[in-house]
Amino acid sequence: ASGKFFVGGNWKCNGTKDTISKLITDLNSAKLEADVDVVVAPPFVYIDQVKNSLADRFEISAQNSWTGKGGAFTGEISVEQLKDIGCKWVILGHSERRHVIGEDDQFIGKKAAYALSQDLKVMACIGEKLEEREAGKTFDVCYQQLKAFADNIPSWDGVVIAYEPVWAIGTGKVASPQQAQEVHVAVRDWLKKNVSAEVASKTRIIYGGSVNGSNCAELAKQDDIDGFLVGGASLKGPEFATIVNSVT
Ligand code: G2H
Repeated sequence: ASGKFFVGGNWKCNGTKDTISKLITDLNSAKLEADVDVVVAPPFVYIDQVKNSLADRFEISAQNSWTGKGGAFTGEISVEQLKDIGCKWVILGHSERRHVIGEDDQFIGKKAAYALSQDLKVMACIGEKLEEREAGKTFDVCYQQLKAFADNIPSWDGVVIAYEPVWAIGTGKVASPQQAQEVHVAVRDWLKKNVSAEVASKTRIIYGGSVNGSNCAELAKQDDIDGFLVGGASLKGPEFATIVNSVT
């Protein structure tokens, strides 16, 4: 394993002021292992509410950011604005942005570079679709997505890689611990060959895709799984706490 265990809660496009207030109460009262980085990513419009009432033990992430400095970009949110309201992280390259919204590798790489240049840390997501896995292209797809990050960013400090097989996202079909471990090892090898041995050993590689309170413990035991990016189960305080506490 590399570095401190890391658990991110990706709330996606869910919640209202009321449900988020309840989730904050549950998170604030949860007993969490101390030796884990815990980050939550609310929808933009609720970040301020979360920042003002969630304990400082949690860091806050955005779910997207713009490619450069703010200005005449209708509907976008800049890295500067995210930092201004207390965000420390942003999730980039998530499969929903790649495959539902249509963001490509270069656009994502550019966003990552700009976020890091302003000291906003990045959860860099990669992962293959079901047909790519079935065609034996899992590693190739992950390597291509990694390369787009590598080609754009000046350094891997402040980057956590999230491996999220698209077929496992929100489907209830979690990757087996062996399937996840195999890709995490391949990602680490790629970093070693294409970036450096130091980055390969230091960079945390977390798993995402239908992680829940029941399957997290087996996944967390794998040598190269350094934490989780959690969607659905991060909307339930006690279950999210169970996942945080699966650190081995
Ligand atoms: C994968 C994950 C969080 P879920 O997208 O990023 O979501 O746990 O709901 O599959």
